Amino acid sequence: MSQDLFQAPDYYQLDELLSEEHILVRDAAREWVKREVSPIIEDAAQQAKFPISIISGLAEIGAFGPYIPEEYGGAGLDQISYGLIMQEIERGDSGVRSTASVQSSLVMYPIWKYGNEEQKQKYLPKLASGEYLGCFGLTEPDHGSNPGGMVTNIKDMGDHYLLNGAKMWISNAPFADIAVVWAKNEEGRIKGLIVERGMEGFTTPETHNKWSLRASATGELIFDNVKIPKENILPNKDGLGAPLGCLDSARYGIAWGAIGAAMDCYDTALRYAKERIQFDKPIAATQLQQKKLAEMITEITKAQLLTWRLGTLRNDGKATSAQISMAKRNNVEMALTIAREARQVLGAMGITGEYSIMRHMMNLESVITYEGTHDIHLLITGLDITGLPAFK
Ligand code: TGC
Ligand code: FAD
Repeated sequence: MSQDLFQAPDYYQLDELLSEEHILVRDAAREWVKREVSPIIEDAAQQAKFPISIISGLAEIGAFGPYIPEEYGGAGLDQISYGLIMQEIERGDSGVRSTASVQSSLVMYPIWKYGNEEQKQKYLPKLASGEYLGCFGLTEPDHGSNPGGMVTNIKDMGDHYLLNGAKMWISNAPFADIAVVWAKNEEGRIKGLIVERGMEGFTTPETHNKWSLRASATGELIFDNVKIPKENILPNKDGLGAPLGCLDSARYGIAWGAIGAAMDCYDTALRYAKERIQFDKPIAATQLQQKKLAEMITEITKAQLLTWRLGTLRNDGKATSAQISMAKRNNVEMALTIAREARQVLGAMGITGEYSIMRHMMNLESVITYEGTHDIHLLITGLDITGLPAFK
């Protein structure tokens, strides 16, 4: 990839809405991405290899559990700082942000919120430091948008549970040390449990041939009569609301992350358009390319404002799940549209790995699908404003 010359757009002086701490945290993440992610990410994506060497750096910038209290090894930051870290990481690559999202919101969050003190002490510090990597198993081969239909199950055997079933499309699965898995008990109630690598009957085959999120490892979780000690059950919440509560936190991070990917595409296209000469003038001097660039910065600015406000609502404990859905849906579509437009600004160069745009575009095809598809988030808004569910 050519040198990383990224300059973040701030068209509405949004930095004035941020605290000194927010800016420090964001700039540290921005510098780290420039130094450690940009030089290696294109190769990693081309070779479909997760760049495992960056795990310790992710931990150092506070990307693993940004809002988890310091007593458990987290960074103890607020929701805006968490969002800004996700924005900067996804500016580098959505797959790297995926790893951080899963670790923070889908593994650390449920242990912190639904686990007991022993579980928090045992797992959270190791997850925060990157010594352990986690994954989150909700989706099944026959239950994607409708996780409530899951068939993965646990049976009470007296001194332990027996876990059977399979999860699919699981980020980090091939190399995760632990998995937070959702399964139904004999009463059909959804429970969260911690499955550890090495437990007999537990395997994690990798999913190959992806054109998207190539720098993130995806796999299955297969449970064949896995003995789960009773102390590995998350005791403090069950039902579908438990995994969905984790998704609220991850979807919020994605809303910020998508802005990062969009900013990178816009910034790249703007620079290229000013330098690329056709018909004896920069293509940036043509009305058609200006329309693309002007619309991009407009959409980025709107998304920044929406997401900053959502962050303040989350800081006050007032953000609703439906508000988070709106931001995830809007921002990911915004980023994907910008990636497609920006790629065209670069002409043929836009399809090469010299520039990040095509990689962002392919990544965003996963981001618009996972954590609730574009359609599902629209239906969540529909339900919220009408009171009438249209899923079934
Ligand atoms: P429904 O009857 O509406 O709700 C069941 C219970 O859950 C509660 N609830 C929530 N709680 C917390 N947060 C939310 N966002 C919640 N939404 C609903 C609800 O109040 C109810 O509680 P209770 O106490 O009454 O039982 O459930 P439903 O079966 O009708 O489904 C609703 C629907 C479709 C919105 C939900 O199933 C959904 O969101 N589906 C999308 C599935 C999804 O997002 N999967 C993501 C898998 S993880 C992933 O993709 C990780 S990618 C990571 C990466 O690499 O970055
Ligand atoms: P389906 O649910 O089969 O949907 C197919 C299509 O039908 C979609 O367009 C959808 O919007 C539409 N649709 C579904 N229901 C309705 C309806 N009621 N009305 C109208 N349209 C509808 N899952 C995890 O648990 N953990 C992970 O770590 C994880 N990581 C992932 C990583 C990647 C790279 C990808 C691609 C996925 C990952 N997922 C993960 C799974 C992801 O959450 C699911 O793919 C997603 O929830 C959609 O499920 P599905 O693919 O089965 O699609």
